[in-house]
Amino acid sequence: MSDTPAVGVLMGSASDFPVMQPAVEMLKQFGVAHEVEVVSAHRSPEEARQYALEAEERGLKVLIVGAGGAAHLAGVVAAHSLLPVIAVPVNATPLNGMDALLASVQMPTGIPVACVAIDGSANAALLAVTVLARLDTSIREQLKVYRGQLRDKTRQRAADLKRKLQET
Ligand code: RP5
Repeated sequence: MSDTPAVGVLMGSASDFPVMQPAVEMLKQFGVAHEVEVVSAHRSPEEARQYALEAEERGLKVLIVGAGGAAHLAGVVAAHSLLPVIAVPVNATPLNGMDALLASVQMPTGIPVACVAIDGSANAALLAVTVLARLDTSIREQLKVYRGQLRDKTRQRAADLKRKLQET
């Protein structure tokens, strides 16, 4: 694993970390160098802007951005960077993440962010890994192995279920 972070995992508050942790774990599983930062579109807007402006120059390739409520962080970061941005809407309010989901997906034409499911940070990491697989054949191979494991597990579970049904 190169020391230069390839993926930035951002979140609007330290309170988002439990939701973003699966992304961090997935990146570790793939041996992808990454960094974790907390910056807020609303509470620390200068830091958010600065992070986005410098991210590409620092060698980052993809940004994963989690935020809850009026989740503007992914959009703000996308507005200040040419890197692909993957939003993770965080379930952080009585609206159960629907607020963050809509804020994340309803970007104006011209400044897109990709968006995974509410609290779906593991998939955000996998999407980031998929982007990196275009640039790195060893990551591509790992992704193939990962998909193969998913397939095998699914087949195994199907076989287990059929066996169980035959027994009853
Ligand atoms: C959002 O507000 C953050 O991303 C977080 O999901 C939510 C609540 O933040 P805290 O009040 O817990 O810091 O900006």
